[in-house]
Amino acid sequence: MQDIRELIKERILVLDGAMGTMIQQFSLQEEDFRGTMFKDFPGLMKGNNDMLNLTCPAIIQSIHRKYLEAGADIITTNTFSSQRISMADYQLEDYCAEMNRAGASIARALADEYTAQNPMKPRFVAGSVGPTNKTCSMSPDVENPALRTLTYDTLVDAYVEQMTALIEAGVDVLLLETCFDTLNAKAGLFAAEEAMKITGREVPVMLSVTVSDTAGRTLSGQTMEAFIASVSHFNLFSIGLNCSFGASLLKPHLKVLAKRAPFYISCHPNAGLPNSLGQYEQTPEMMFKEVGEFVDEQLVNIIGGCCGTTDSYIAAYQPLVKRGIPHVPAQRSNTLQLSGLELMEENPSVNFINVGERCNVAGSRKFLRLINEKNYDEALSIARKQVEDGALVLDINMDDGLLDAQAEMTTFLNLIASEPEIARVPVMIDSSKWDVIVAGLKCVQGKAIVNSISLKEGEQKFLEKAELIKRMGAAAVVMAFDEQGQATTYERRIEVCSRAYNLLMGIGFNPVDIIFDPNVLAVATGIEEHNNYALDFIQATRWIRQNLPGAHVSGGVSNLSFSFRGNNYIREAMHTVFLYHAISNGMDMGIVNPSTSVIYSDLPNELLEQIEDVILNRKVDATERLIETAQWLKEEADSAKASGLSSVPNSSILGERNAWRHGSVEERLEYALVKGLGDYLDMDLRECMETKYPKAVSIIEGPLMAAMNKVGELFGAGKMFLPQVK
Ligand code: THG
Repeated sequence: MQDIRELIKERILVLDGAMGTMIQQFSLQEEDFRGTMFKDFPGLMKGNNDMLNLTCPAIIQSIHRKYLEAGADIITTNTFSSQRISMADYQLEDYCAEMNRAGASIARALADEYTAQNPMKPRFVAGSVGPTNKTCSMSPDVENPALRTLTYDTLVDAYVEQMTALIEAGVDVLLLETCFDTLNAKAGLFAAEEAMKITGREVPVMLSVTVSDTAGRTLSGQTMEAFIASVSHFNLFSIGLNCSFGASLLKPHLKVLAKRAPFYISCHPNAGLPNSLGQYEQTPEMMFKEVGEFVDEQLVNIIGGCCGTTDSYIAAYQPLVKRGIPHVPAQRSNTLQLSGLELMEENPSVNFINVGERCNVAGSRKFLRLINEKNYDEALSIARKQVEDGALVLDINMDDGLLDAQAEMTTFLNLIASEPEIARVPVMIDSSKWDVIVAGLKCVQGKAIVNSISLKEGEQKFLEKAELIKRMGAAAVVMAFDEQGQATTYERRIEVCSRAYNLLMGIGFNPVDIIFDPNVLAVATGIEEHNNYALDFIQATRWIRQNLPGAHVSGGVSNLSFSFRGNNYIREAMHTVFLYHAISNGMDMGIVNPSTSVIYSDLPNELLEQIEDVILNRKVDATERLIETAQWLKEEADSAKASGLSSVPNSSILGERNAWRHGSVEERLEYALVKGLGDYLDMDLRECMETKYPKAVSIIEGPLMAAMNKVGELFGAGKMFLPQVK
């Protein structure tokens, strides 16, 4: 018999239609569902379609037969809810394995019968795996948004049981359908791999998502692009859409999948939107027309039907198979793709990914205090502020000796999940404890970054962790650290990173999911061995980007200036200068404070030179001179503060704080735009109208356009990075 993986290259395949709609036509009663097997079982069983595999197999057989007669290439087992989570509603948890085996066997026998009749048209069995009746990413209680009634582990166990039974009973593919929560789907993919290991049999996996609004978001809030990023770690056979609404409303979202996903595409929509009585009104002819558009636009490889469809619909599809050309899957992206509710991908306009550092109990006294006090609302506002300030990813770290880091990580990530303004962006799960990282990964539906793994405990531990990260669908920060310790010189940094890279390539880790961190270490500490740390980082960055294809480079930027704690202006100035050089040498990610406002091109020359002397290790007395300047700036700032003036020092080195207000109106608008200052905008725009630019459009075309060009120029030159472009 021909493999489905071969046949799909040749033609469009037809899946069957709904099971539920067909069962309804039999108007079964409570006794029918129970059969003799569950005659005296407590509770009500009516509506438990999956138990019919055990109690009424003849009905299920007759439905499969109708779909096969109608020309379906793939029939779907009657096992959509046959796992412990859903079956708990009927106290039938312990019958799940049996239901799946029976469901798969019924379909298998019929498919084989039809294949034997016509070997030129082989028939396949898809093991249906539904999303369950619970969600891993959402709380059922508005009062307690961190609550979950289903955890990743419980779901994985339930799915492993179901899928093992399906595979053992001979399904050709697994069909994870009607996914409404990507975390449930990720648990399903994890379980599928596990079940294949247990049974020693590999089967292709089809994944089909459902959207709950016409904007194309899943129930758990993800866009289609974000969904693809979350599940693309798995080598899927197909990805697609089902249920939701009628075919025409699915089309724009199907197009997104077809354009971006590197898999075959499936679609099995409902027969239109249900009316007020819950009935589906589209006829087979209407669906033929709408699904026909998918076929003609080469958007699909597999077509079928969901709620409301019957064998008449599947029969109506048959001409489409003859006329259709199969969709050709998109190329796999070779850039880093992360996701929260939305996709975050590296592209020409995002050349630097800034990761907000502030939700770190070890890096912020305030955040530590809030977590200690369990003041999660305010802790969340720190996360929200960073996203508002332009953070593209959020680093979360709960490593503190007095905290239960695993519990806090879980709580905080669960809380973030119910804040769409925060959950929009991907997270970086930061912990030195592996258990905390794994617990974190079990809470996120998006594609996250693990921070971090290293060769500290040898190759075996490193690879075990990398393997799990890969299976759970995350990217990873790899620290330049090995059995000998932290790499601090250029040579050691590149040695450790290239060794780690080769090991990761050996297990098939996607190179674009590797983010090297060659250790940002404090400079200007007064210890001579530290003087070349920043320069070595920058040069190691360049080497990694040139020699380890696909991999990225990140670092904890604020570490650089630890010796200037308390002097934020100098610290931020150092970070800016460091980033300018590191980014131009290929650093494309960094853990930073996203609210920084110090811009490279604004630094007074004298200060810039002193900082560059330190960072590029250009002069023997560089540290000494910068410390002097820092001390003096701090004294000025303190005395200014004492006399109630601005906290930014009014010194020759920094210039007068409001000196920019003395420029021409064009210069002032440019400055305000570059700095993101809105305070004087009304005043300056009014001045424009009253003087040189009486028409609003001439202000836009003149000074505003010139200012935007300036922003573009600074951005292009790496002198400004994303958080400053608002
Ligand atoms: N690499 C990777 N991950 C990391 C680091 C790294 N995670 C943690 C850290 N280093 C990056 N994050 C921070 C966060 C805050 C500070 C420094 C690094 C910081 N905080 C102020 C201080 O300590 O002075 C705290 C001020 C306050 O309490 O608000 O500087 O290198 N992969």
